[in-house]
Amino acid sequence: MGILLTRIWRLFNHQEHKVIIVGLDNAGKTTILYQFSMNEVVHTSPTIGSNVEEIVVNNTRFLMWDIGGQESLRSSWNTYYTNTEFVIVVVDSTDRERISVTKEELYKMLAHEDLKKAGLLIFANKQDVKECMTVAEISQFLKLTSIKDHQWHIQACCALTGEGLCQGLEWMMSRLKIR
Ligand code: G3D
Ligand code: MG
Repeated sequence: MGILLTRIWRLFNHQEHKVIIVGLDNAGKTTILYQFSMNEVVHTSPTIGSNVEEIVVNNTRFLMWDIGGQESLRSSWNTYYTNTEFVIVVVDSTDRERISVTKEELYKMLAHEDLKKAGLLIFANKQDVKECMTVAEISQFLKLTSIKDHQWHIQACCALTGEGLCQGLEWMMSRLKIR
């Protein structure tokens, strides 16, 4: 019995948690993915299709999919939804013009059957830019407090320096523990 329990524990402990990183083009998704995987800034070009990396934090494995955000690619986001445990939405905090598009895409995603149980982490990225929207402003624009059927968290960050990214990961880890 003890051996069986140990095996089951190992199985669960080593399972991978699927994460998708979405958001409009130019929000900083690819920069965030590579900060997570290599801890450094890489030179990005617009993502066509997707990038995927395995990120291991304290023995917890996340398989992170960074999905292209251009308008033409957004309709295929749903092909990545199956078995997703966390959705990371990256917001370009300097892009006031398109925050309503982000909101529209966000609620479309949350209504999708395959994401019913997924946790939602919103990164308010590019906080290094003067006059960018604050976390409070973005929360208000996206009406986050109205989201009752998903666990969610919004985190200010700067993908270029990595500031705020660990706090986002920590939130995801804390959600895994209380399941
Ligand atoms: P995407 O994958 O969401 O389309 P990218 O976005 O990761 O390709 O980033 C788009 C541009 O935003 C890149 O600039 C990148 O360096 C920049 N960027 C990402 N995060 C930040 C941030 O926190 N602060 C600032 N100031 N810029 C950021 P380029 O010039 O290479 O297009
Ligand atoms: Mg990209």
